[in-house]
Amino acid sequence: MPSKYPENTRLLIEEGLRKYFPKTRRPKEIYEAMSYSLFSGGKRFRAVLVVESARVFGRDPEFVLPTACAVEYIHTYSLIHDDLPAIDNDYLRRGKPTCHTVYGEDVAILAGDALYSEAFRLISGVQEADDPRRIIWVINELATASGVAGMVGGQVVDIKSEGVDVDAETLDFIHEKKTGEFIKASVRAGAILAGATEAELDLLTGYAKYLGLAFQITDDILDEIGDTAVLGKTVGSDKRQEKATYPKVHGLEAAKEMAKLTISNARDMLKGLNGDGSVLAGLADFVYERNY
Ligand code: GRG
Repeated sequence: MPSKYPENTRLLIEEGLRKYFPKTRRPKEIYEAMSYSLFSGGKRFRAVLVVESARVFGRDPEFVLPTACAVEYIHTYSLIHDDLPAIDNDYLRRGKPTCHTVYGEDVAILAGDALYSEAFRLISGVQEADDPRRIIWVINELATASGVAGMVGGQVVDIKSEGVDVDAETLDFIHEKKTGEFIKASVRAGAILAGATEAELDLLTGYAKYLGLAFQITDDILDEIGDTAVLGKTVGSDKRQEKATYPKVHGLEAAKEMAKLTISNARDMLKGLNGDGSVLAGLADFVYERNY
């Protein structure tokens, strides 16, 4: 991992995922498929954001660990469904054959569904808060960001834009909804549980919006110029499916410049914070510099 990535936090999340993973094993096919995708690596970027955003307000990582793990469940669910033949039809994810390739489409769909339910079971059953209304608030934010006003809505426009010349505004819509909203909700979830005020949440929301946009721009760039072996997913997948991407709509060099500017905007939003935003600033740099 590069120096700016909080490796200790990532390892803590790995431990949390193992600790909270359901203990029952029947029917074994579904637990195997869930565990195959959940424990196949990944940066744990969104879960790291939950922890690091809570830390700005002096909260220990352990305090928000159930929610951080739940966020990773939802993210893994979205990857499993995204890879399905009916959606992106991808063979490789995190350097391994995709869930449906190993377990079949039927079990992969259900593994995604089960991870989504488990996520909300974990937050509503295990997460604690000084004020329990903050738990309901977090559930609401994550459900909104992963639903029709977020990931699902963005994904629908993404699919319907394949092979079509989309304008820059539609492209922004896809990126904001498909990727940005959930990254924003992850940052906000940590801060909400840590007791952030509305003003503090506004600053972090600004940071997260820029971060989410930059994350998808660099994802598009890596799909053009990345290395399949490092990325763990097939480079050129967007081109093959004639997807709307930043390099396609704006050109590769312009997309790189946009990512740079967006990250600089994200960093600027942290300047008004009272707490220590240095790890969040490092994560913004990571998004710009990443090669996986
Ligand atoms: C499953 C909520 C849900 C909705 C179904 C399939 C779908 C609709 C939405 C897809 C959303 C999606 C997969 C967006 C792409 C986001 C993205 C850039 C994923 C890659 O994330 P990384 O790089 O992956 O963090 P790792 O492997 O590191 O976790």
